[in-house]
Amino acid sequence: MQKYYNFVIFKRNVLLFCHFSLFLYRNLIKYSMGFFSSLFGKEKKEALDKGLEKTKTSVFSKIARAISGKSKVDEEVLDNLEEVLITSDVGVDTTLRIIERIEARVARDKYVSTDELNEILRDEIASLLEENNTDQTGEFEIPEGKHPYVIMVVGVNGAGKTTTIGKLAYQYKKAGKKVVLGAADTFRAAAIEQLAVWGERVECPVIRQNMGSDPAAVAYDTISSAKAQDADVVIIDTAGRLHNKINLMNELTKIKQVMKKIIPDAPHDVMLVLDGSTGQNAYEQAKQFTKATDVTSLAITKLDGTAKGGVVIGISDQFKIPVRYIGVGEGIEHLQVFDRREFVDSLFKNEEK
Ligand SMILES: Nc1nc2c(ncn2[C@@H]2O[C@H](COP(=O)(O)OP(=O)(O)OP(=O)(O)O)[C@@H](O)[C@H]2O)c(=O)[nH]1
Ligand SMILES: [Mg+2]
Repeated sequence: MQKYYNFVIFKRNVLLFCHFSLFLYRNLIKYSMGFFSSLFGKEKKEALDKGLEKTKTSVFSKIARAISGKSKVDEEVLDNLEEVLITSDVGVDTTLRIIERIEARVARDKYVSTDELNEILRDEIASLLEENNTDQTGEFEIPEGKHPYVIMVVGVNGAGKTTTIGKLAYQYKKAGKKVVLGAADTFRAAAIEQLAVWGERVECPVIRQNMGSDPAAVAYDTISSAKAQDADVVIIDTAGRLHNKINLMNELTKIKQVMKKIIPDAPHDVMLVLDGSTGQNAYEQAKQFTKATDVTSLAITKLDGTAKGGVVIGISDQFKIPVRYIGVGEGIEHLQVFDRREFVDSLFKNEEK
């Protein structure tokens, strides 16, 4: 009897020990994941803050001038603010929408002090962007059921297409995805080489042919190869082109048609890359390019080193096509998923407070 009793106690202790170990293990995983994600989150925020520094300095100094000597947000302050936003590349239509919202808020709250203006701007702009654009994607995710997921990258010369592809490939690799790149910019040998260098850095295969070969053939090869390798993501680079060059725009259509022979719903994403440092010009490009060909997402690059970052607000507000990524530097880590609230927060955060 005593023996049996001892055995029961022993069994209970073993069970208790197992439960306790499991509990410890789970919490350890949970906290370490939280720690790492907050570490990465912090790094991302710092890169964003740094990337937007020039835009921010310029916007802040303009706002300071707009409210100088004023303690209350009144008609005159709102007029000045309108000018600040327009000259910060936010664009006329979006500026008017923002001013309307602030007017409504001033009317509602009766007295609004100029000290609160940054905060109000931040709130109203973030809400405006969130209202009319709801499909925010997660961090470098791939939609389900699309395998491999095919992204075709388009845009004018020098917008940052190839660099964005390299950074994007890096992020997908980091997320454990198998990536294949296609060098369908066959205009210049240097363009093929540039993508090959990114392929080496990121350690993913680059499918290429000789300079001058048919870009559609390269796209076809890339997709066949990706399918054979059971890759998760395919990213196709294309040569820079202007929206009004009919032959070059038709070439994009041909590349897409050829892809469909292997994957009927490819490309899943046609990403237009815009150079944010060109300000209003980027906006015009987006308008013209999206008229000339189907575009499903936007990436805005070179926000670091420019004071024209406000253009992201205008583009995000006025296009039905989502801004998916922003480029905040030349480094491999300097591509971020565009998060409207984080972006606006970073732009209007007043560190002195
Ligand atoms: N500072 C900064 N530079 C960038 C960013 N994105 C791209 N660049 C730079 O912009 C230049 C042009 O980039 P590419 O990626 O070659 O542009 P592209 O659109 O492929 O150019 P083409 O193939 O000639 O049409 C390069 O010097 C990049 O390093 C960015 O987010 N920040
Ligand atoms: Mg290129």
